This record gives sequence, structure tokens and C-alpha cells, in this order.
Amino acid sequence: MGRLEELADSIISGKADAAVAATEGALADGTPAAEVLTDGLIAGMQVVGERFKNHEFYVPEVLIAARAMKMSMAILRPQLVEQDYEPVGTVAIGTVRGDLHDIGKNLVAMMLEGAGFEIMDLGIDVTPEQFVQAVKDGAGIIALSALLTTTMPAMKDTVEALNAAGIRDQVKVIIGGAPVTETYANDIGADGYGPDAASAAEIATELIAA
Ligand code: B1M
Repeated sequence: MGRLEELADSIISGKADAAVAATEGALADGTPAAEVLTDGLIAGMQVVGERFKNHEFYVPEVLIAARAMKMSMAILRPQLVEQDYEPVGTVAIGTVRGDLHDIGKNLVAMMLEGAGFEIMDLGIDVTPEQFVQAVKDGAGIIALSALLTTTMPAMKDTVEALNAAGIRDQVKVIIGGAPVTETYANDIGADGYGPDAASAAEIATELIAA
């Protein structure tokens, strides 16, 4: 098995030590950091996402895979910066105003990172104004999570705040969370809806390529 295949496998099985060793090994072999990222980390996280969507993996498996990914990323990041690697895009993610649930939001952030995006994690209880600022700071996508029916309207307020700031056309908006539906996403003028973390990463990838 090649190093990158080994790396992808270690990510899928959540073996952080093996993932770190494979990352270091691939770099020592002279493999460019971008290739280690794409064919090792991203390839592995893609399988994790598919298995999660198909209910073959549950939240704990995704979390340990993401931990392995993050540890490998820590080794790769300085090399990527040195080699002027451009991330696929920048996503500002947050749980909307009034909402403190962050487990799903964190999973979405991990899958997005696993898909090659740079993440600006704005945390929980994020106001529309903070999302507007993130777009001004360079986010090309904003990703909104809500777990409460009472906080879903903050998603609409965020889209409206982007319109009011005159920057709606500079950014794609994706939304999700247990009470959120595709119909709601269409109603408020979002660009995409993800029923789960893996779908959110897929949609973000499609939107950035469009
Ligand atoms: Co809260 N809570 N909670 N809670 N809580 C729910 C959501 C609830 C359904 C429980 C219930 O009543 N059955 C209910 C909401 C009812 C409703 O409005 N429909 C509820 C309530 C009422 C409350 C409080 C109001 C309770 C109270 O104080 N009276 C309060 C509100 C606090 C606030 O936010 N202001 C509250 C508080 C809390 C805790 C702090 C105790 C804790 C949160 C801890 C934390 O997140 N750090 C908590 C928890 C843990 C839950 C449950 C049990 C689990 C949520 C979770 O993490 N699920 C939840 C009941 C349940 O779902 N069984 C409940 C696992 C997670 C992986 O799934 O977040 O759905 P989820 O994310 C998924 C998808 O939704 C999607 O991808 C993820 C992975 O596939 N997704 C996206 C999420 N964001 C996305 C964004 C995308 C795309 C996909 O694009 C950007």
C-alpha cells in the first residue's frame, strides 16, 4: 500500500498516530504537501463522509477520524503555507444568534476542513452582523447552523443583513440543522441546504466550483 493510501486508511479508521506517521513519511519521501492533503487527508475524509451519510458511521467515528485529520493537518499546514497552497475556499461557520448547540456545527466544520476548505469558526450565538463582518474579512461561503425552531429566523435575518450590507452577491449561504429544511432554505433565499455534515461539504464544494 502506498503512503497516501495508508494515510487515507488511517484517517478512515481514526488512527491518529498512524496518520501522523504516514503524513511525515509522505513528506519525507518528497511528496508535495498539497498532494498529501488531496490524496491522503481529503480522500480519507470523503470516505468518512460517505459512510456517515449511509449510516455506516456514527458521530463518534466521525469525531475520531476528524481528530486524526486535524493532527495530520497540523504537520501539513506550515508546508502548505510555504508552498503557497490555495485552499478550495474560505467558509465562515457558526451557530446562529440565540442558539448554543455546537456539536453538529463542529461536525460540519470538520467535514468542510476535510474537503479542503479554510474554516473561520465563529462559534455559537453568532449575530448577523458577525457573519457580515466575516464576509468582509474574506469568507466566500457562510454556513449557518440552527437547532431550535426559535432560532431559525436568525438565518433569515442573516441573509437580510447580507442584503442590507450590499454584499449578498459576494457570498454563498448554506444552512442546516435538525429543524431546518430545504423548503426553508429556499424561502429565505439561501444558496444551499445540507441535511447532514457530509452533504454540507458536498454542497459547499459544488457552490464554490459554480
Ligand atoms: Co438542546 N434541544 N436545548 N441542548 N438539544 C434539542 C435541539 C431539542 C430537539 C431537544 C428536544 O426537545 N427534543 C430541543 C429543540 C426543540 C426545537 O426547537 N425544535 C432543544 C431545546 C428545547 C433546548 C433548550 C431550549 C432546552 C432548555 O433550556 N429548555 C436549550 C437551548 C439553549 C440554546 O441554544 N439557547 C438547549 C440546550 C442544550 C444543551 C446546552 C444542554 C445541549 C447542547 C450542547 C452543545 O451543543 N454543546 C443540547 C443538546 C445536546 C441537544 C440534543 C439532545 C442533541 C443535539 C445534538 O448535538 N445532536 C437535541 C435533541 C436531539 O437532537 N436528539 C436538543 C447531534 C448532532 C450531531 O446533530 O446538531 O442535528 P445535529 O447536527 C447534524 C445535522 O442537523 C446537520 O449536520 C449534523 C451532523 O450530521 N447540521 C447541518 C447541523 N448544522 C448544520 C449546518 C449545515 C448543514 C448541516 O450547513 C451549514
